[in-house]
Amino acid sequence: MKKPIIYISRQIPAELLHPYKDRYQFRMWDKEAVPVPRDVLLKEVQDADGLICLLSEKVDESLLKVAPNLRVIANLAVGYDNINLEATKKEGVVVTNTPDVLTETTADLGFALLMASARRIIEANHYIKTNQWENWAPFLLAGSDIHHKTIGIVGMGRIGEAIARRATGFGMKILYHNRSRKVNAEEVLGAKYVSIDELLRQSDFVVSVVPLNEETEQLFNEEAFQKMKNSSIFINISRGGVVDESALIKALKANQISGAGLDVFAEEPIDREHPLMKLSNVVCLPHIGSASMETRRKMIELCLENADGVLQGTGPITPI
Ligand code: 8YV
Repeated sequence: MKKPIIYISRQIPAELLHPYKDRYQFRMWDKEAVPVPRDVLLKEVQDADGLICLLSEKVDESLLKVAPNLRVIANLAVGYDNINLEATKKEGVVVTNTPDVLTETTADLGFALLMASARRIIEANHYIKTNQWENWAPFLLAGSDIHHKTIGIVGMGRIGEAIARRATGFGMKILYHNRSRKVNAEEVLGAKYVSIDELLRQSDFVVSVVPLNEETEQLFNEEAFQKMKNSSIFINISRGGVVDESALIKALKANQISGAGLDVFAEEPIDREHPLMKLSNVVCLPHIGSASMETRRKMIELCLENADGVLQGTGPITPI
């Protein structure tokens, strides 16, 4: 009998495929750092039963139309704003994501970004390595404190809660805004539920962990940045689409806010000439929230288990 075909839109370690190799025919895009071109993807899915893909692969009606055998799409991410869920539902294609396995790693990165931004770690590293360290001055590369400050978490999901847990270790006051109240965050972590306006006004660090959808698109706009303290730092580890980047640049240039730490951008990869790249009070990372060796392996394993569950009829582990 012909083995079902699973197309993987990036190169992944062969040993992770090993347990499944007798059951499936795997085909893979063979370049690690270059996304699969759309025309290649559309050709590859034509006879595929399963697809393992990334955020850069748009799954829409045009893809589903050319892939009549497709039964499962395993997204290598917890977010799934690259997938048209109405269309997949209509076609009866199961979609899965990778929650939980990346929660702690992404929260680590969020906190690292917050600390790097507040304590000017990237600037300081550049300063010393470019031989500028000739003296000591009281306010040389002085940043702002983190401990006992107020953190405002927008989006108190799993990752939001993991960030709040880290914040308790720093003695921070924790505010949050979310679609629904989170009992655990309030009772165990001492987080206080506030309106988005109050969060923006009171927080020293505003951390975006919201998924991108119609409600959150450009949530952080000119008005939002105007409400924030001049000393505040904006951290985004969710999606670039939740920010009006022109408004952010304007706010940073006008000292409306004091800095930003960004792991995500409206367009990825961001252009090197983008104005955000030129601002010394902005720390930019290439969307590495979940990028630890351990977690990325777990994410790939979960994608494979999900695809296998659907194709074997035992059911997916983490369907959307
Ligand atoms: C992804 C992410 O790993 O999980 C998400 O939603 O943004 C990252 O963890 C990365 O974007 C690759 O798809």
